[in-house]
Amino acid sequence: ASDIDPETLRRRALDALLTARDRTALLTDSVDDGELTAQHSPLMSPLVWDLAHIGNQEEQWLLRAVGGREALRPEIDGLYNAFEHSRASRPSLPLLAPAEARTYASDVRGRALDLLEGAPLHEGGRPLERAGFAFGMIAQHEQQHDETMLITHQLRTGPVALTAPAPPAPVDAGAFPDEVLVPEGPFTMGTSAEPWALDNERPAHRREVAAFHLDTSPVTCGAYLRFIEDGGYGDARWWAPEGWAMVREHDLEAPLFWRRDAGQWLRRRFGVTEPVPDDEPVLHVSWYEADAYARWAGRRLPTESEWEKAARHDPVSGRSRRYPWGDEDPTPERANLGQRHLRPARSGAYPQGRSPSGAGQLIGDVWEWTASDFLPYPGFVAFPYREYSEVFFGPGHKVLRGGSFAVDQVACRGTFRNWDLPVRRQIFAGFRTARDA
Ligand code: AVJ
Ligand code: FE
Repeated sequence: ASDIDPETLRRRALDALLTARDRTALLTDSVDDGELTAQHSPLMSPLVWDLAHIGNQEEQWLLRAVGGREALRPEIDGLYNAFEHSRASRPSLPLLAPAEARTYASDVRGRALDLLEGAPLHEGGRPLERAGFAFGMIAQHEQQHDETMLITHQLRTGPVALTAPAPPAPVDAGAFPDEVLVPEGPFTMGTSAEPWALDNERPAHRREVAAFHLDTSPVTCGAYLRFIEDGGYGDARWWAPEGWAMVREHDLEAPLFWRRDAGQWLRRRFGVTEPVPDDEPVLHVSWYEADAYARWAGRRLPTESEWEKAARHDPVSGRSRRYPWGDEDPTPERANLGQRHLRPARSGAYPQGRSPSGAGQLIGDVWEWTASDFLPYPGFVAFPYREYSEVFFGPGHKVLRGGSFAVDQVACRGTFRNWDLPVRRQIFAGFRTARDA
């Protein structure tokens, strides 16, 4: 249920769709056609695939499912079905050329906006239209691919294509303790009220959580370097067996994009090589690396419920907030989101984004690996399609929380769940650690 009126939802949906398309345009207009169709990494699609896939999903869900329209280009559905072709094989498919892909996505968008103008978004309507859900879902889908395309930008080599101002500096990092205490007790996890929450965030339910301590900020590059310099990548004691096998197989010795040069650690970030910054959250580590660091530090990764309790539970009212700071939407003062900055902010930034527990930078900056497998909540119902979440449930995928600098606010909230394989390193992921109280 949503208590937001239909006209407000219509405006929000329009705004979210336009914001997403501006971002898509920036990511796809900042490189030439050769780079749009190239494979920058076998882990990623060519950028031009993401572009047409964004249009195709919008056609399927807004024009066909909501609008009941005939298919514009039914023959391309298979090409842009993520389950039919692996990312590595996509460059060899007969994909739409860049100009065609742009025209297709913009044709679909024009029709989708016409539909949005007249769509009945009220409570009693069809589930896809209720509260503008399908429009919000499609805006989130586009933004998720904009994050994916930003990962492709990070993996590409060649002249710099994207730049952005630095995020705000910390205000007084020394004023905050290293860890916060979250006392024992139940809290409400997930949501039944957030109108555009995806199926895996639903329904709201109570969870018991034992008392624990959580890092005030994500683990920094400087702290992670101590693990490296202590021989962490060479010591099987710290690693899960599969993680140790990964380290040995690929000779890993540092996060992705790092290299040592004359005794100094450097990293490549969107085409620029720079010294690794000491007090910025570490990025581009796999779940196995996060897990090993935590064990080395005598700690552990937080569970998903611990993370969400630390981020949302308000001990005064007993209810769960939409965000750490309250129910109000994110602003540039509260969180590093939306690709406004192309890096996480240093530890102690965003004092206005802190949670009641005292933890900072939970939303934005870096996705945070949790100890938890991606599983359905009690009462889960797949909606509107099984391939969004349900087919990924199980021990193979670990949950990430909180969003990164690359995530737009439409696809980020206290209940939002992301997941990936524990070996993944190219995603904008870091972590924080916890311990039992
Ligand atoms: C939720 C980020 C894991 O990118 O694979 C995009 C989102 N689903 N298109 C992904 C998604 C379908 C998904 N993640
Ligand atoms: Fe997709």
